[in-house]
Parts: sequence; C-alpha cells; structure tokens
Amino acid sequence: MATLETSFVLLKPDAVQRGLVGQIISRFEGCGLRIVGMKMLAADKETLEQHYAEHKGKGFFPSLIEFMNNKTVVILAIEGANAISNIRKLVGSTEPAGAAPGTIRGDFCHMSYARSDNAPAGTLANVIHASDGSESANRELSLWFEEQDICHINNPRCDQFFM
Ligand code: FUP
Repeated sequence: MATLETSFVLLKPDAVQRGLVGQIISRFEGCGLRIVGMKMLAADKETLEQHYAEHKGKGFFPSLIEFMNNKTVVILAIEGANAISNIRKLVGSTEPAGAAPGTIRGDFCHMSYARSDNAPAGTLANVIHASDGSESANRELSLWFEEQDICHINNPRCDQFFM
C-alpha cells in the first residue's frame, strides 16, 4: 500500500557550485513529488557530523565532512506516496560511476570510489543526499528543519496549495 511520506534531501556543495539546483529539483517535481520545505544555507560541522553519525570512525568520514563544512547546500523536504524509496530510485546508487543513466547521480556525476581520494573534491562528490528509510528521514528532517518550516497539509501557517 502506498504511504504518504516526507523525505529529507540535501543538494551537496558540488550541485550548488555547478549550478545544478534547478535541474535536480525539477526531477522530483516532474514525477509529481511535492516540495514542502526548502532552504539554502551554509552547512556547519556539528550538524554534518550528526547527519553522518553512522559513518563516524570510517576512513572517509573526515574528508566527507570537510567537503561540505561551511559550504552552501540546499535542503529539501519532499512529500509523496512512498516518497523515501521513490526519491532513492531517482537519486541512483551511491557511487556515481555505477549509477544508472537517467538517475540524478548517473546523469550529473561520474566519480568512482577508486579515484575519489585524488579528485578535486577530495571525496566522493555525488551531488545529493536522500534519506534511506523512515527512521533516518524523521531524524534528518528534525536535524535540519524546524517543524514549523515544513508546509505539511496540516500546518496552519502554510497556504493550502494542496489538491
Ligand atoms: P548514500 O546513502 O547513498 O548517500 O550513501 P552512504 O550513506 O553510504 O554514504 C554517505 C556518503 O559518504 C556518500 F555520499 C559518499 C561518502 N562515502 C565515501 O566517500 N566512501 C565510502 O566508501 C562510502 C561513502
């Protein structure tokens, strides 16, 4: 059964610096998913370390944090039927070199794990993060957004632009 879900998406510094924000967002809107929260901000180290807490201690962790620390990112809350898995499908696999054509990572980046250490970004630049399950979606949405800034259908502060 389809469940109405809200997922957390973050457009990484490489997406912002390369001017890909509009093209990436249009992928989600194009298939009927709805943007219910959006903000551009400078990511700070503490928030990034909490966001990627599951990877703390791994070899790539410091360079992953450094790649995003103090850099401009765009955060999104996106709603739709089975939004979490549908968004992961549109995003594609973590390693861009293996991401299928037609996915965001497959179309907008190409880096492999093997080459990422020597790449200009110093890490695997893969343009986007998206929650991988309902637990992480809830955790990430409350880490990055104030509840009042998400325009859910039942948020009285927001216009009712829903059908
Ligand atoms: P994803 O959920 O697809 O964003 O992937 P992960 O949570 O597994 O990884 C988070 C980020 O860590 C990736 F976007 C890239 C980076 N990473 C590496 O640089 N090397 C690795 O071996 C695994 C992940």
